[in-house]
Amino acid sequence: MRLSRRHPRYESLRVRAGLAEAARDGLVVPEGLIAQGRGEAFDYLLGERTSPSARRAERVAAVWLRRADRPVVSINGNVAALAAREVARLERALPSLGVEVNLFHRTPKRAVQVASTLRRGGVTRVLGVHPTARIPGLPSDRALVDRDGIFAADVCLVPLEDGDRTQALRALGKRVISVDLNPLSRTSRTADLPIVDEVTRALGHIVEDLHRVSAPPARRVFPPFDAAGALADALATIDRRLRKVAGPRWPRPSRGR
Ligand code: PTJ
Repeated sequence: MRLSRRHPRYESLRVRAGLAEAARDGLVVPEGLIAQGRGEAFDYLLGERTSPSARRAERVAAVWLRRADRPVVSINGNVAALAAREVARLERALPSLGVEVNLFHRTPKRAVQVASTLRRGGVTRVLGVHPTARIPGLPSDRALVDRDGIFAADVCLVPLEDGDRTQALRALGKRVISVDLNPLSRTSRTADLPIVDEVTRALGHIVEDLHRVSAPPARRVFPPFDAAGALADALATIDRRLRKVAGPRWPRPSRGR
């Protein structure tokens, strides 16, 4: 199907067509298309742009990644299909970054496909194709990790993650930075630093910020982050948008009784 650039939703249709193609190739699982649909719905509610609060979170994320001893980004099929080039830019901006394939619906073939997509996007070193360790207490294949990657990481950047693994990573003492458009997801609610933004926008901003925080004054000294405040901000953004679209018919909050 040919997409007209003049279509008002051209960008969204282009991304969808790319993901549908990736699903036909097996890089993205059918469940990944459902995940994208959920993400799109939240992005719509958030106004399809980065909120000031998410932008602040991205700045702090860049500082955490820069100050980490062993930062790692975890990549699934959706992230590879949507953002392989952004991941490569992230690796260039932060050469200590480990890039690791981590799949919920894992098959050896998909792990290789994700790694090849990342390499085609410009990533130079990909971990996790042949896992060498296991995260304890996690029943899914997301527990399969690289001993020198996620297993040893102190800061993990986890775009489009599930809540179980976020919890398991935190239980191992790692700092978890999530990227998830859904501020109500268990991932967003359990991460140390939830970024409520679209993955390509978020990674692009973090790359920009990494160039600004090039010389860490102290490794492993991480500025605090108000995760609950960031999630409340995201919900407030949605509330404001609904109010604006619905106009005066939107119910006003009741003021104390
Ligand atoms: O490739 P695999 O086998 O590892 O499977 C990947 C999926 C995405 C299918 C798997 O991780 C999954 O089922 O994810 P969930 O539990 O559906 O969670 C995905 C979350 O990412 C949801 O909360 C979505 O709102 C959010 N999301 C979807 N697309 C985007 C997004 N967040 C940011 N940017 C997006 N483009």
